[in-house]
Amino acid sequence: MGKGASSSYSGGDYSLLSLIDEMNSKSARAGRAAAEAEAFAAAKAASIIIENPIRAPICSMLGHMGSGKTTLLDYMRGKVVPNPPPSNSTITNSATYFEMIPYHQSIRLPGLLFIDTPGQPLLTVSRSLSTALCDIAILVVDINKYTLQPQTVESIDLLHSRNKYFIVALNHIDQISGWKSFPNAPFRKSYHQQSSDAQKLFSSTFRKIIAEFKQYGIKADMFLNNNDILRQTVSIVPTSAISGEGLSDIKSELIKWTQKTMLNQLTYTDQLQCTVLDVKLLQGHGTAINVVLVNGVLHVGDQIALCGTQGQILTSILALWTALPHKELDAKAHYIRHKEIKGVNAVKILAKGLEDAIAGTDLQVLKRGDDSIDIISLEQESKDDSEDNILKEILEAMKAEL
Ligand SMILES: Nc1nc2c(ncn2[C@@H]2O[C@H](COP(=O)(O)OP(=O)(O)O)[C@@H](O)[C@H]2O)c(=O)[nH]1
Ligand SMILES: [Mg+2]
Repeated sequence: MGKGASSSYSGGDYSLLSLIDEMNSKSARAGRAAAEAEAFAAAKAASIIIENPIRAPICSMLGHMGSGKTTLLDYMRGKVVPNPPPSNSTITNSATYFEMIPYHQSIRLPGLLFIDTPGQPLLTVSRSLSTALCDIAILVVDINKYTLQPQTVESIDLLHSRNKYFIVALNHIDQISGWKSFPNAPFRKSYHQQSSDAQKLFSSTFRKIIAEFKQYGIKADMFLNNNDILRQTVSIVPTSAISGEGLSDIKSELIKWTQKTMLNQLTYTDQLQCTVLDVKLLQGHGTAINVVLVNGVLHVGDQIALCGTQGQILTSILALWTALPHKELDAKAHYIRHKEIKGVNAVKILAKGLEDAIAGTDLQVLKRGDDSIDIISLEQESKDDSEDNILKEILEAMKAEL
C-alpha cells in the first residue's frame, strides 16, 4: 500500500459508495427526502475521512538497557543474527519508518514510525523526548529479571505523566528453561507446543510480572484477554527478539490499539509538526539534523527556523533524505533524496549552520519565497519569547546529565 493519502483515499471511496448505497436503499422504505438528507450527512462525514487521511502512528521503544529494544527493531528490519554478540548500546534516539503491508482490509494505517531509545541511566532527556513524540510506546521488559528495572520504572513514569498508552513486550522468552523456539510463531501457537514444565515456568514468571506492574499501579493482562478500550489495562505480549516469537502479535496489538482508540489524534493535518530528534555530523556534508516529521510538508529550499544553543537558527533546506525502506535513518546506508516530503517520516535535513541545533525542539518553516520576513527582528524576538526559557531548561537538564 502507498503511504498516507493514497491508502486512505481508496478506503474512503469505497466506504463513501457503500454508505450512499445503504442510504439509497433506506430511501425506498423511509421516505426519499429524509434518507437523502441522511445520505448527504454520511457522504459528508466520509468525505472528511477522504480529505484527512490517517497518518502513521509514532511508536517509541522504551525500557531498561539490555531488555532488547534494538534487537526487536532489528528483527522487524529483517536483520536476523542467529547468535548475536552483545550489541552496541544505543546512545541516541533513532527512527525507522515501516510502510504497512495491508494484510487485512481493516488496516487503515499507512505505516509505523519507530523510535529506538537509549536505556542508559544518564539519558533521561532522550527518553523524555521519545515519550513526548510518541502516540504509543512498546515497553520492553526482560522476563528473566523478575522485577521491573530502574529505567523501566522511569519510562512508566514518563509515559504516565504524558498520558501515553503502552504495550509491554515481555522479551527473552526463548531463555526460559526448557523453552523450545518456533521462529516467527505467534505466542499462542508457540506456547501450546511447549512442554508442561516450560509452560508452568512461563506462567509462574508471568504472574510475578503482573504482580510487579500492580505494585506500580498498573493493571496488566495477557494481550489475548485484553479488550479494555478505555485503555486502563495494559497488554503484555511475550516475545523473543532472537526467534521472532510474538512479533506478529506486537504488530497486531499496535494496529488494534492505535486504530481502536487513537484515530482522532492520527488524522493527518497540513499544519507543520516537526521535531528535531538528533544532531549529527555527516562526513563530507557538515552537520545535519534528524527530524521526525509528524504533520505537514517540507521542501528543499524552504527557509526554516529552529532553536540553537546560541539563539535562533535561520537557514534554508539544502537536501531532504530518508532511509531506504525499513532501514534506520543512520544505518550508514544509502539515502533516498526528496524534493519534498510529507509526514509521517524520519528525515535527515542538510542545511548550513545546524551545528548548534538542539534535539527536542520544534522546527518551523518560514513561508517559501516570502522576502518580507525580517531575519534580524526574528532573531531579536526570540531573545524575549518563551522559547528562550524552554531552551534554558533543556540546556540545564542536558548539563545535569552530562
Ligand atoms: N536470547 C535472547 N537475547 C536477546 C533478546 N533480546 C535481546 N537479546 C540480547 O540482549 C542483548 C541486549 O539487547 P539490545 O537489543 O541491545 O537491548 P537494548 O539495550 O534494550 O536495546 C543483546 O546481546 C541481544 O542479542 C531475546 O529475546 N532473547
Ligand atoms: Mg538499544
